[in-house]
Amino acid sequence: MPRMTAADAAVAILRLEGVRCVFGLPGAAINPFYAAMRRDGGITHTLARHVEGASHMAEGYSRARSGNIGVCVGTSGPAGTDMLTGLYSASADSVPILCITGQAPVARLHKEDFQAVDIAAVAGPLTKMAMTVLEPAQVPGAFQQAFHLMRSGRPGPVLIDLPFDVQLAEIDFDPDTYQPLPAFKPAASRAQIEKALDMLAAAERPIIVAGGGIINADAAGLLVEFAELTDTPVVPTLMGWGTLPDDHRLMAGMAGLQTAHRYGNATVLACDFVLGIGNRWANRHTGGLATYTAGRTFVHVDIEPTQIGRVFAPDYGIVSDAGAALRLFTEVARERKAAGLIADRTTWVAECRERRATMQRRTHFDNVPIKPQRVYEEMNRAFGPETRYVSTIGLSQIAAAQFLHVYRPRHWINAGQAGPLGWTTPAALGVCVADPDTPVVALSGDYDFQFMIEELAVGAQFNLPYIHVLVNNAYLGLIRQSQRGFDMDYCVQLSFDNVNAPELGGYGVDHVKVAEGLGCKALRVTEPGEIGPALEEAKKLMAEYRVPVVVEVILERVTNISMGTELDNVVEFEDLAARREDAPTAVVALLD
Ligand SMILES: Cc1ncc(C[n+]2csc(CCOP(=O)(O)OP(=O)(O)O)c2C)c(N)n1
Ligand SMILES: [Mg+2]
Repeated sequence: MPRMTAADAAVAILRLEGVRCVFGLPGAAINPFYAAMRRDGGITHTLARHVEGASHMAEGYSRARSGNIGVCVGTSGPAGTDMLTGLYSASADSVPILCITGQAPVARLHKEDFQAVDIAAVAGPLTKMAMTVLEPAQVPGAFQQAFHLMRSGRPGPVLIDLPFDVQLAEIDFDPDTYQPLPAFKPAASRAQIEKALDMLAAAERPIIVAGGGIINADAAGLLVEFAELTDTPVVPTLMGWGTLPDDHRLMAGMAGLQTAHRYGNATVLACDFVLGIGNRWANRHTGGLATYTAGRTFVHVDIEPTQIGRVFAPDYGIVSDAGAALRLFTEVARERKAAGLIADRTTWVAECRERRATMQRRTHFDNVPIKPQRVYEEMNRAFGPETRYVSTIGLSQIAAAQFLHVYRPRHWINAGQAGPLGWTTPAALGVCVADPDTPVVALSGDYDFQFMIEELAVGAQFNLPYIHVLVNNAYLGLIRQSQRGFDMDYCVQLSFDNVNAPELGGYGVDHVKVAEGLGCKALRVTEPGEIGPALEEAKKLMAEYRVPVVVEVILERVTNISMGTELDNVVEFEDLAARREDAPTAVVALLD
């Protein structure tokens, strides 16, 4: 039997489970693992500048491609605690990442050793498994189980904590005969699918709510097929955005309190039946449940049994992987179509489309300082359907969801539930590592950008080019807007007179200089007509220098973005689009 250190066995298993790259930074307690990676030589390592950054890079890597599992590695103590935000964000959005930490030697765990923290206990609620491996011979099993759990059921993160002496101990392990464990995924039965389809058929105005579970199951093609077979309009959730292309005739818009379209909310309110697939009725999607559910029948399909009924009791629940359910949904729908049993939805589909063509928000403003809506209009012009957008939270992200267009699954990569500021830059870098051939465009507000700005150096060092659109209002904009309810503007200002950059006129941080200092390229625009040319220039710079390129757009300080408390109570702050020229990049032309 081959003998090797437990760390060598761990690295061998990573490779056998398909891992080709990791994100992290070393420290003394994880050096044996780094030594094993060096001996192996088959895993590339991206050196983060902050361990939290490594965890979000791993998330970006996992979210970019079906089957990817991002791995982040850090030492004992603060490295593990820094990565907790990545574990939270991954678990909240059902994303598998593996976090590996070093630890003090086993015999010293209870002695308050230097940088010894019980990270497995701390990470417990954020992971599917968090384990400090105390026996070297358990290391292979711990890793095997980690991959099994990450891939089974509702995907999510795992943490494995390796004491220093455990990493170094020699064990017997045979990589040649190692086998990944099969992943468990529940599948709907035909009877369940028939029943759900009967309920759909009995409805007059049905919609499908398409969640991120469809993306996790790599089943967007099946969703489109099923929607077309039954002629059912689709409302994607924020995590499901891209499952149906934005220019599809059955795309009914997104619904919710913030990241939503006016026509999406109107269609949900007008419908009488909702088939939710791989979604979890997030509160920012539903708003008040009384409004959301009134007069409607619900079928909920989810891979995780305890999700059924968690937020409200559906009329019927099915426990199934979204892909398995959609395979049967399409199969049975095809049979029913052949038998002439599919209801005619022409009028309802036309009504949904009419709402889409008439209920648009205005994007075309010529104001200086620039209004944010204009930025997304210019982005729609500059970036094609192949673009992968990455964003986190803030007015910038909310407006992006209202105005940008997404055409493919995994092309809207967003920390949907956790929304940790600082996520965007490292996540975008992880996406670049996963898919170097697709254009990546990150979008941040100024505060999100400043949170983990140091990670830009990682993009410069490892030649991970992408375009980072930075919309600068010198405000914690979303919180400023929500403070209107308290009649205050308190602790939300990012503006100050920068003694080194008086030309910024009080907008504070000189992002261009910081980005350049970190080895990136950066442009700044202040007028709407400059945005398009700057985005084109950014593409050229990115191709020439192979580093991240920041395009900073100086915005007007205060622009409130549409949001509300209920689907029927979303407040609009700007004039709505009345003519085609008001929303020139809207997918469905505004009726004149
Ligand atoms: C770690 C963390 N702390 C606080 C928040 C709450 N929060 C959400 S958005 C936001 C302000 C974001 O400002 P910016 O990135 O400039 O975007 P803007 O809203 O101005 O577009 C804050 C503080 C958060 N999401 N994450
Ligand atoms: Mg801001």
